[in-house]
Amino acid sequence: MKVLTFVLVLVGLAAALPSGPVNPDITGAQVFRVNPTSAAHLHYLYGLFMQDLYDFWTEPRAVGKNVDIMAQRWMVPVLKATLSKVGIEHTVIIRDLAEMTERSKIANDRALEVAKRTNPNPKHNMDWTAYHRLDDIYGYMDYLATTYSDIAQVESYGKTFEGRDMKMLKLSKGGSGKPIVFIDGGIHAREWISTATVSYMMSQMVENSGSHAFLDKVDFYFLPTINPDGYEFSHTNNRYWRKTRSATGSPFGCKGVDPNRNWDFHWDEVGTSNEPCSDIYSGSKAFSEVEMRNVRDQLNKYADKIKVYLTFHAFSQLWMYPWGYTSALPADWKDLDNLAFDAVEALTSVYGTLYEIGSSTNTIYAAAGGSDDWGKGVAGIKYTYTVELRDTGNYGFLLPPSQITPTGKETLEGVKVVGEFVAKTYG
Ligand code: 0X9
Ligand code: ZN
Repeated sequence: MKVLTFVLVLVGLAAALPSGPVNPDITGAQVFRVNPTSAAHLHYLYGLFMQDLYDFWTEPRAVGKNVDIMAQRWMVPVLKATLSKVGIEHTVIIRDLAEMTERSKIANDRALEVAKRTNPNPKHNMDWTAYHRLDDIYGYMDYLATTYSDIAQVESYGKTFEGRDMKMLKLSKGGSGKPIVFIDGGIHAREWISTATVSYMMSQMVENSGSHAFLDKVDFYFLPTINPDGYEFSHTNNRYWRKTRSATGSPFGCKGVDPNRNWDFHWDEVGTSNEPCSDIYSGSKAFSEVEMRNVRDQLNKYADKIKVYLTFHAFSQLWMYPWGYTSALPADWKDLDNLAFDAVEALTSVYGTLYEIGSSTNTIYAAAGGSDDWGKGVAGIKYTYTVELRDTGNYGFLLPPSQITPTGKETLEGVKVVGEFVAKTYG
């Protein structure tokens, strides 16, 4: 059986090579929802998670919390047999992932087309009724910098592995030098709502800067996608791509590193893999990824001014703070918890969307090498948060474009509380 599994995995890996047609590796793939009803189940699922045979869309977190597992075609019967053997009940929530992905692509392409046709501003292509490609996002950032040149500035802070620009917008009213809220998105390529939400908040703050009083005392830096190669690849080749696109030297041709396992703070200690084909591959060394080095350099450059660092992910609706490498809490965790609570309260008040708050190890699982831990542990930024946006697994990564604006609106309310807090405390 072990040999058979090994052969199946090899066949799977070969078929998953990223050079084929769009979404080459999801034909016949299914997504299973399982519910661990005992500590033994949870333990078993965690073991399965660490084996890297499946793509866990949500990880084993606690007894009674659903776990969604994507199995590629050749692994579907293996997963079914495995779960049955240990008596873990499952339901298939996506019977044909390829078809579902195609449908969601058609819906987004249609939304993009409508957006283009009805665009009220010929100077850019951006809106929040569809998930846009990198060019539209960068075009919009440039437009903001030109149109609002007194308060907004765009900088290219480096190049990606594949040679794309990495762009950041600095919003600063009445001169720079104020305390900073540093916001990034898209570290994980497939988490499109993260990139869309960061660009939504950037848009609202720049274009309506007059209605945000805290901007007199606080600067905001926006980096809507810090993994541009991965983001583009998730649009063109594989909707479920998570990592960067760097060469790894893998004999199977597997590319990319999990950028949120690549930061040099307790690097590779827990919740990571040394297998380049894994979605949680930590890299050959800390900061092996040029994109993460570029972001690190920006965080370092402004470290004494950055009061809050927010990094947006999806999905699960969680507002988390360090640590991710240990279940121990930072000494000042209460301060981080209080601010998270206030932000989430404002977020929830918009549409009733519920979020959980806590340290990332205690809320989801231990995973070292994250940007949030590095921000606090090395750059010395007191308030660092990882926010997992909508939803809780209904649509997962395929969150419909119609939810971009509502997600943006509610998240903005949370971030406004953060801005007000920084203005009051450090302004
Ligand atoms: O595992 C991650 O990198 C994040 N979850 S996701 O499903 N978006 O991949 C959570 C990161 C939490 N922070 C740390 N572990 N440091
Ligand atoms: Zn993520």
